Amino acid sequence: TLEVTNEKMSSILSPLSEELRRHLYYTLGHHSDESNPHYYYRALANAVRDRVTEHWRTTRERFSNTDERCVHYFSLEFLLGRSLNNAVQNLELDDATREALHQYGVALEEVAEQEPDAGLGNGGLGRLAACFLDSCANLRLPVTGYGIRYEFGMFHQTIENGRQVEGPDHWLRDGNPWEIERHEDAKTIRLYGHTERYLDDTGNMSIRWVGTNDLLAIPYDMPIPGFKNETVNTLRLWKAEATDVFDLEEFNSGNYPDAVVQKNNAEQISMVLYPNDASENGKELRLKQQYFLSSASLQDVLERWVAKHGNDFTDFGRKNCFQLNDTHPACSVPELMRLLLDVYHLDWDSAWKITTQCMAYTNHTLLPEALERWSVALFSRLLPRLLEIIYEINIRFLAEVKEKFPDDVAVLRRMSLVEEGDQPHIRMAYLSIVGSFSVNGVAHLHTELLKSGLFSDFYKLWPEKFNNKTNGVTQRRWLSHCNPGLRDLLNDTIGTGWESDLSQIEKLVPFAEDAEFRKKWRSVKLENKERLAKYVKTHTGVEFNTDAIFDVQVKRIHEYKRQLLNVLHVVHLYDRILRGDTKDMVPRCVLIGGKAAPGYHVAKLIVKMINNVASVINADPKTENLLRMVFFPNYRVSSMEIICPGTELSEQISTAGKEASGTGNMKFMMNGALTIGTLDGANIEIREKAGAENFFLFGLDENGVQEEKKNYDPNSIIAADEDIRRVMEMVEGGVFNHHEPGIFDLLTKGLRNPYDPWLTIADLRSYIDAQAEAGKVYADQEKWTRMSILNSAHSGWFSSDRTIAQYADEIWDVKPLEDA
Ligand code: DL6
Repeated sequence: TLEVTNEKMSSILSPLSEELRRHLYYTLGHHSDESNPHYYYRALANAVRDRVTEHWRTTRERFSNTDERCVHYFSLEFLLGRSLNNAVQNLELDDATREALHQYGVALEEVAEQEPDAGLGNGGLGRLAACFLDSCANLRLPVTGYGIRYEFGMFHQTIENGRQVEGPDHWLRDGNPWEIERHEDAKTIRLYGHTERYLDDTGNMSIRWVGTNDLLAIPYDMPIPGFKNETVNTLRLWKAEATDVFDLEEFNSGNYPDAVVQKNNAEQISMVLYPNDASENGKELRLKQQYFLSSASLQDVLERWVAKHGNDFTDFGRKNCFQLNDTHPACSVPELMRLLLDVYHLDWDSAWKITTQCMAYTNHTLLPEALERWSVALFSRLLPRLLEIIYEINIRFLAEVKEKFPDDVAVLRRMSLVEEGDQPHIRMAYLSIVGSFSVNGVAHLHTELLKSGLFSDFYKLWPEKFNNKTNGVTQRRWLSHCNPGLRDLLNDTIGTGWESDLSQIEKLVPFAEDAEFRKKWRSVKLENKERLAKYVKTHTGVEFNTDAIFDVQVKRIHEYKRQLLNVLHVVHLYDRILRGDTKDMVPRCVLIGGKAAPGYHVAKLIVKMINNVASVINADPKTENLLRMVFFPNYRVSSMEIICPGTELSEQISTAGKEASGTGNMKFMMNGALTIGTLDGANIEIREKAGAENFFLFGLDENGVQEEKKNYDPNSIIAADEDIRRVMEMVEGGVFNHHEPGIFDLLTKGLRNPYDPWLTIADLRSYIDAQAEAGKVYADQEKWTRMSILNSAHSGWFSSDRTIAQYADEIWDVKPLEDA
């Protein structure tokens, strides 16, 4: 038997220092003691991965032996970042690792820096999926992640002449020690072709999908280690490959390029992550990716089921749950139907009952431009059998609607899965709702807006399906790992339990009144600010003074997130400096970072404006010691690990009603930053938990936004407010684009447009005032520190462990898996 006990394991694996030496020598062929950090990283990653293997195997066995329900988390994005430090921390290998590296005179930090980020996601949605996997492993829940192994992750951003330039992110170039290829579990994926009716063996009329172009999905498994709990869950990522590498006929006739066309076409599917975070793009390749993930993952789960239960699917829906991370994997609804109908020959009613028993859908945005719709023409060419199934689902669904709302004719058109028009489209969000037993939003306000707005018809039909799961983040990466100074202070003060149960951080509350503790808190923050200042200097050349307030906005660049509002405030501060109005002004270092979707022209122009404003301000001697601003390039998970602990003021300034939740806001709060923010997304809950007095609130709320829009007149606001008028005059007068006249006209016209959906000018006055208030409080360091401690102390609710416990209880109905 392959049974390897822990005891035997420790006899197979030598101490980590020897394993490191062995991997350097045998795995990497490095025979001298003089190596570079890159090789140390690879050898160490292999050695640590070996240590994961045993618990990984036992966890897999627990999964396959259990009769309990299992969850499959389907997501087109998993923004994992780096794995080495996470594994070292969760496996308690910190001392052993440092000791092992000591023999070569290198530090763990330097070695860990060598690991490329696994940037398989755009932003919030993908990072949330990564935090969720961490929490599922921490809670020992039977949850497997399913995604795509993109060859190229999120693009690399550089700044040239203030503008964003995109470069490829070839994160797999040097191999990936954290994955194991499992060719034996490959699946066949079908595309194109047509359907035909035929008489099956039992004499029944059936449908089959024929004439398809097939390709293979090859799984690569990545371990997701739980925190000190002998659990290692799995993230299964699919790579696309051709079924036959060469077309032999073409090859033999000497036509080599054509012979490899099929291979290239197939491999394209998992080649690159689409870099749009908030808009669908209607590209055929994207739909292929979505179907590829859905089909491969569903086949995987079904085949395991059949291996254990034969063709008896009676319990399948009760024993499996598929959580769809947004509509990206929504093809899973018709694909599960197809597999059950055409491959396993269930009747429609049984197949539909199973499907709606095990699908659950999370919505992550209210932005209309992000709601996916696929043209019927494309669907019918690429996935003809799925389209037939969607039509059938729609017919049956509309019959149900008609029964419920017999007198409402318009409702049928509104709710139909097919949007009529010259070019009919499939509404993927509606398909997800109809096919799921649960529909959730990601923060209280967001869910309420889904119910009252976007999905109100569906809420009337099926109120019981709708629920809220406010997002969370893992404190193990976003506090314990990224902020070792604060981790140690917390451990010394309230014990270590908070690492696996963040509600314990509440114990910190009384220490806000302890002057000695506040001093220690400040000294940790100062160290983190020094580390951040060094990082900023290295990557931008700009000097951050650590006496200044560190004011940070890092997230995707988008109009609704209002980086422009931030810029206008900075311009206002600059104007005050130029006017000599600096009494009571606290020195401020402003950092903005984030990527703009390559095709999003306005967002890219905002990047340019941030850079131009920063250049002018930083070059003006009058700003010395008072104001600095940088655009931090190539913002990603590993940079947030340095930025977040050093931040004092967290900018969460979206137009109310637009940010579904936000998760950066939670990371900052945990690390003791104070938030300046609107009543949007999870900010509302952050403010409730932290206490209104520990939050800098400004701007219109969601109702106020709706009201303001009725008579919005930004030009009058500008004319009536001296500060704002001056700010606009500077921006429009070319102070920041002397040599490039007119380049920001699009932005300034947008600000002045009465139909500006982001209402930036409407909120500017109250933003300036709230910023002034933040500056005033910062001048009183004892007060600021108290507020900072209370923010951390009340951040327990924003652990993804809490979020996942709610998914497990209220949606999935799963419990931690006990040892076999
Ligand atoms: O739920 C995770 C994350 C939220 O925190 C953000 O507020 C939300 O914008 C983001 N949504 C997406 C999906 N598309 N869009 N837009 O990334 O999800």
